[in-house]
Parts: sequence; C-alpha cells; structure tokens
Amino acid sequence: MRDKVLVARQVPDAFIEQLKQFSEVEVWQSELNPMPRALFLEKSKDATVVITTLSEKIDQTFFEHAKHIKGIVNLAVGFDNIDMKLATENGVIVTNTPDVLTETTAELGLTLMLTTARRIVEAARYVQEGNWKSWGPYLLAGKDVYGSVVGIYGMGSIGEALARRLQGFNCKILYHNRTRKEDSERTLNVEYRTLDELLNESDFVICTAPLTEQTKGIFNRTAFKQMKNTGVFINIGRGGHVIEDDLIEAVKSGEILGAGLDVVENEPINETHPFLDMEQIIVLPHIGSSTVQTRNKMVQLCVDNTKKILEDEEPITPVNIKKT
Ligand code: 8YV
Repeated sequence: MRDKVLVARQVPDAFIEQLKQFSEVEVWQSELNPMPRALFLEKSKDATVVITTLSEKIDQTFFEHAKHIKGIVNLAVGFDNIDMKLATENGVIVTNTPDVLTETTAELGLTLMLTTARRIVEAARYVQEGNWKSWGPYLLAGKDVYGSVVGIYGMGSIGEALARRLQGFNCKILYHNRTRKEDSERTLNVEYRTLDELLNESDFVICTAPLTEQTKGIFNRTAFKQMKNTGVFINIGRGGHVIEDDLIEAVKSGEILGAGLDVVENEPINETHPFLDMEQIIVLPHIGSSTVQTRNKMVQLCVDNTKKILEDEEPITPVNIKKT
C-alpha cells in the first residue's frame, strides 16, 4: 500500500500531481481556511507525512492520533506550531522551508519600515477619502529610514538580508541575537548590542527572530519604555514576541511613535482588534514570504522533503532528526 500524505492546505495542482507520483494524497480544499482540528486529527490517523502550516498545532493529541506518522513537513521556516521535543521523542522528522524565503521576507521587512515611517497607508487613505484639498510643507510628514539607527532583533538569515538592504540606506545597523555573529559583524558592518542597548539607541527596532519560550513577550512595557519616543517598532517574526496591550499603551502614551506588524499574537484578527483603531499601527496579514515565486519554492521544497522522507533518505531541510 502506498503511503498517505495529508496536505492541510490547498496548494497549486502541479504540486499535488508531483506528490501523487509517489503517494496517496489527501488535500484540504481551502486555501484561506484551515482544516478543522477534529478533521485534521482524524485524517492524520493513517498519514505517513503531513504537510502543515502554522495553523496546525502538532502536540500530544496529534501524536495520539497519528500513529503511523514519519514526517511533519512544515510550509514555513518557523516551527513554533510544533512541539519539537515530542516530535523528536516520537522519532518523527520535522522539516521547514529556510533560505528560499529569506530575501522575500527581508524585502517585506524593509517595505513595512518604509510604509510605517512614511505614513503610506494613512497618506493613501487621505487621498482616497477626498481629503486632499490643499497642501502644506508638513502634510503627513514622516520619518527618514535613510541614515537612521536600526536595531535588528534576531540576526539569522532574514536579519542579515535586511542588514544588506539597509546598507543602501546608509543606516547604522545594530543587532541582538542569542549568539554573537562575528562573521556578520565583519561582512555586514553590524554592531552587537545587548537588548537594552539596542532598544535605547535605535530609531527602528525590527524583530525577525523565531519564537521560543525565552522570547515570548520580550517586547513588553519595560522594553517599549526603553525605546526612543520617536522610535518605530516593526515585527516580521512572530506575534507572540509582543505583549499587545503594552504596545498599544506605548503608542497611545507617546512612548514610541508607531509600529508596523506583519504578525500578531492570534492570527487572523478582525476589525474589532484595538490595533485597527490606531493610525500609528499598521497591520499586515502575515504576508512576509508571500510572493508567487517564493510560495512556489516553499511548496516545492515541501514536496521534495516529503519524497525524501518516504524514501527513507535525509530530507533537504530537516529541523530535528538527521541521518548519519
Ligand atoms: C509562512 C512564516 O508563510 O515561514 C514562516 O515561518 O511565517 C511564513 O513564511 C506562514 O507561516 C505559513 O505557514
């Protein structure tokens, strides 16, 4: 009997056809809505591999259902939806999609910095709503990214790709990372700072880090208080790094100027979320890696990792178990 691959989100047919060449495939036919949890668990019972997104929580209950599972192939570089300890204890390989999305995600980070700093959403709305009746020298005046001090929290490949772009803006680039990156310091001219120093000195603080137990809620009241009153906070990592009430308070009380967020704690949010009442906070619907080219590369990598797992070979981008 052929192995079953459960694809928890609709992806283009061409990729499903590839999977069908070496497995039985079941696909959840909705691109925008996640598979209901109960159905996902039920369909996982006889699956050898599941292709997941951040919406699928891989926890104890999952492993109690998925008795035949060999691989969890995550369509994301981050894997905070997966209990890695349990996966490894159960001998289940986890793969992710690094590298292919690095440049696209860094580009979105820069876009969000510029959009927030130059008040682009507010300005476009101003025109759309028919308010552009006259002009003044300080109309919708923003803040320069050019020549500013940028603090990058998380100097992984996305942080590095962002630093390369910011050099073109003549920025002074600071970073904080759990380990010092001496290579990046040499090649990218970035300077290490403690988190406190980074918050104090930066005009823009941008979070690109993966979410871990240690980084949950790290951008809280104390952190925002340390930022400049003219400081802008950008998040392209995970919403869980931020205490959202503290961010709202910091913006309302003028402790920081504003924020641009591609990620929030509980995604998706609806129009009742307090962020959406605030001009100085821009929220995007988690589109960091969302270009057609990059999505195709991510899905192809998932197909290739699945094939390797089913063939008992080393996957291309394993996160935990490595064959020797
Ligand atoms: C994914 C992401 O598109 O890769 C990540 O970690 O956050 C995005 O690129 C999203 O998480 C869907 O799984």
